[in-house]
Amino acid sequence: MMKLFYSPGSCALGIHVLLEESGASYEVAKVNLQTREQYSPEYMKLNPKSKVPALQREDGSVLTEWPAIAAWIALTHPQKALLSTEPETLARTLEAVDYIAASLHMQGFTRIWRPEHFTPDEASKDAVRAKGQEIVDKGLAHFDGALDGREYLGGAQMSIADAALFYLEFWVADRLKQTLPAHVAAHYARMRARPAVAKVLAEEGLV
Ligand SMILES: N[C@@H](CCC(=O)N[C@@H](CS)C(=O)NCC(=O)O)C(=O)O
Repeated sequence: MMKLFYSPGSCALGIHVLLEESGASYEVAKVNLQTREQYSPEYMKLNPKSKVPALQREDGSVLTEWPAIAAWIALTHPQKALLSTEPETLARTLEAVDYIAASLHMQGFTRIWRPEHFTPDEASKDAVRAKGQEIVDKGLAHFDGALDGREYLGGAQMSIADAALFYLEFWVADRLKQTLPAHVAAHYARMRARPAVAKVLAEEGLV
């Protein structure tokens, strides 16, 4: 059976949602980031990058990197239409995923949570955090506009981009305790109301 290596409430939450939405048979294995289990020899044998998510497939091979794992789950469960192969829809979906994973997560949230990765200087940490918040706010404003009059980023059908936005929404609303812009908040509520999402939140101990 496939196994998702995750940490509760991390970006792996989005992959957990996609696995549940896909209807795949899978199990989960918790990686404790607080005790730095991602750097243990056992985990590094599985994923030398020391990150979650990592998805071990039926054949034992391990897939890493959020966008790649999400695309693979979607394309191996085509009946769920989580990633359209129509060129314009595909490009727009990947455009949103990349913005979330590479810019808002890596550039924005990493500055907020790990300012020491950007400066060795204690006095500059607040400025680094503020820059991270600015990047996140700009992204939220972008997605607020994109979701005006839309249920999901691509319209009526949920895609991998919505699962990416979902983990980000969780971080803003539940971790930073900040107010999401109106259309993003409605999207977050819509996602949380999906049975698969509710099940995953419960499984990760987040409700
Ligand atoms: N580029 C990776 C980033 C994954 C990532 O940053 N995961 C975080 C959790 S949200 C992590 O494992 N952090 C542990 C660490 O950096 O030590 C991806 O797209 O999957």
